[in-house]
Order: sequence, then C-alpha cells, then structure tokens
Amino acid sequence: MRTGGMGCFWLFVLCLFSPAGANFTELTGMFGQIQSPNYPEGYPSDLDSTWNITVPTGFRIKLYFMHFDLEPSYLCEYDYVKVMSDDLQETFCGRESTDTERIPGQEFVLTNSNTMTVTFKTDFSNEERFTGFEAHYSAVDIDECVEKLDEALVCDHFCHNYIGGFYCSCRFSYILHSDNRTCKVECRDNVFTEKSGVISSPDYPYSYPKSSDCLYRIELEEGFTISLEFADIFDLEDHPDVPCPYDYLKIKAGIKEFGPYCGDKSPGKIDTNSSSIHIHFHSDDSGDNQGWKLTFTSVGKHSGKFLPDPEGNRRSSGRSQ
Ligand SMILES: [Ca+2]
Ligand SMILES: [Ca+2]
Ligand SMILES: [Ca+2]
Repeated sequence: MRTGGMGCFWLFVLCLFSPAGANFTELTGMFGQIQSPNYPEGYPSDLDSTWNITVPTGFRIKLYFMHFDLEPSYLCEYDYVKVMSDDLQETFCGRESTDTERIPGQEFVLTNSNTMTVTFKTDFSNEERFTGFEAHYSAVDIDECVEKLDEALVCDHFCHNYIGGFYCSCRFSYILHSDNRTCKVECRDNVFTEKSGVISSPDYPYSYPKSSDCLYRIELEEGFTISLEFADIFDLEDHPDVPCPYDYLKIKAGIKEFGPYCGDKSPGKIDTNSSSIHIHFHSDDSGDNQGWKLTFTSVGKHSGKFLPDPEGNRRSSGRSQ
C-alpha cells in the first residue's frame, strides 16, 4: 500500500485528484478472469485500474495471460501491467519481450500467499489502439507438507496434505498436542515404590517428546533416604543467558528443591536425604535433545543399601531388612 498509516485519507485524496479516477475491483472467487477495459477493443488512456484477488488461506494464486498487447516503451514507462504479492513483483508491457521490457507470454505468475494485486496503468495516449490483455487466475493448493513455508507450522511426526490445508498426526503411542503440530506423551503417573531403580526421559537416549510434562514419584517408607545418580548422557535444551527457559528437570525432595537442570552437563549424584521424591520433566514444542537417565538407590535407617542389579531385580547389599 503506497499510502501508509493515513491510508484511507490519502486514498480519498488520490481518488479525487486522479485524472480518470483509480478503479479498484475486489475478486474473491476460487477462479476468475481479468480483462483490460474495452477488451478486445483498444484500451483507454489515463487508466489506473487495480484488481485485488483474495483466495482462502491454504491456497496460492496462479495467474496467466491468454492475450497481451500493450504499448511498448523503454522499461515500461508508458503503459504497463504490474502483478504484486508479498515478496513478488512483475511488470509487463509491450508486444514482445526485449532487453528492457517483458511480456508474460506462456509464463504464469504464482504467489506464495493467498493475495495478489494486478494493476494496469496507461499514459495519456493509445494512438495505435493496442488491445490490452486478458488474464485468468485460479486458486492452487499449497502442499504444506512438502513446502514447509512456515517453520512454526511444520508437523512434529507426520504431515498430511489436503486441498486447502493440512494436518499432523503422531507415531504410535504419542498424542497430538492441542497445538495440532507437536506430539506429546502421557507421562504424569509414574510411581516407584521399589528401593532402587532406573528412570529416564521417554525414548532415552533418543530425542524426547515435545510439549510434554512428565511426573515421576519415588515413594518409600519413612526412614529411607534416596540418592539419585544421573548418567553421563544428559542433554536438555538450554539457553546461553536465561536459565532453562525451554526444557527442564526439577526435583523436589521434601522441602528441598533441586534444579532446574538443563544443558548437557549431568547433575551427577544427588543425595536427597528424603524418602519421597517428585521429579518434573518439562519439554517445550521444539528442539531435538537426548534427555536424561538416573539410577536411584536408597539407604534405610536400619538396613543396608539398595542398588539395582543388571537384571533389574531388587537387591540389598549389607544387612537385610
Ligand atoms: Ca499509452
Ligand atoms: Ca494443502
Ligand atoms: Ca525443547
């Protein structure tokens, strides 16, 4: 829009003082036709005609010309057709393409978005009775799965294109988040009552799910104290300046809190001195990180230390309960 913030006002002034009057046509159909005034007779002088084409979102616009016959001029300074859309601008004039002018010929103009503006301007003369143009447009589906125009809309797992839109779906055992894009897991009800064990982020050491909040509780009888030992492969999305704004691991042990943890440095060993542990793992809607894994062990007041054995069976070292 040439008129900026005072658009309506200046447009009004422009209309009042423009010699022949600027002429606007709104086109909203899925297809349509544009012709120069008086087509197929010679077009008038001092024209300023604009067609604004809008198709539904999810579509782009394809425009092509069946006839094109405008007065030739150096760099199209006399009469021209200008096609505009977002980052696209094409100017056509003349009867054939030269070094300084271009006719559309067999080419078509394809927009990236769902709007297009076609402007036809003529100067004060049309002595040779140039006949103008006839163009056609149609709405064309955007294959969002292939084109990935907007990074923020790319599907996490699977993408399905259809005419006018697209949708996402998830691998087995994942659930589509309400953002309709990322795939989360249900992981809120993990309770461990064994004296020792192993806990990790889903799919560890492969990328953990996005947009998920996982809760893990370790609940032992009073008198036991739980220790956590994180594996060396620890990888949660982080930020160089802000502490853990995206993904994090927080641990509550009684009144004590540990974390938030993120980044690629393992927290190592944590002696919680508590028999009850709450672990909260949060992931946001982007990034690919390996996650975390910990081994928990416990020591009872009157018993020995409990360690997980390689088969995953519970085992007590030292005195038995
Ligand atoms: Ca002319
Ligand atoms: Ca589509
Ligand atoms: Ca993330």
